[in-house]
Amino acid sequence: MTFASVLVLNGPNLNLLGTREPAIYGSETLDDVARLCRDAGERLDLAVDFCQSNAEHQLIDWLHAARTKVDGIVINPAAFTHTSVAIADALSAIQKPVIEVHISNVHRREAFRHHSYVSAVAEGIIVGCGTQGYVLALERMATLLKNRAAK
Ligand code: CA2
Repeated sequence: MTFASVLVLNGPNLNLLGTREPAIYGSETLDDVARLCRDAGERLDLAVDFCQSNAEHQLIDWLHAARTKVDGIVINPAAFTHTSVAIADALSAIQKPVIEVHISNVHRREAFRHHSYVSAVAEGIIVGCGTQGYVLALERMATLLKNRAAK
């Protein structure tokens, strides 16, 4: 029995996870990450919908649809983190808790990765914990949603 549903959204090029740059992103594929999230969802009684797109408009359309369908959003916006006011606006408009995830420690990398448009609309941010960051984000989301339900 699930008590809430969470959309796990992934931005551009994350479909290539596990195919190169293992020193930065590890060797797991996006399918492996989807499996980790579904397993975490079962353990936490969360229904998990896991999606990836390379297109900004697709990510925004999914966020708009999520408004009436999900209770929270875990998002790795990938490079759109550093460029997209549109994704930040969509996240803000849907008024659901957001946890931002980055596999790598963006603060140890190039300066252009240090700023995130999404962080200002996120309840929490998990950075540099590898793919485990997605599981940590779902754990945090379960806590937030349980606390909200209890109020
Ligand atoms: O660390 C993260 O999770 C990032 O969101 C990943 C993005 C990057 O632009 C952000 O600054 C930080 C890049 C996603 C592309 O991932 C690939 C992984 C392996 C091979 C090719 C791309």
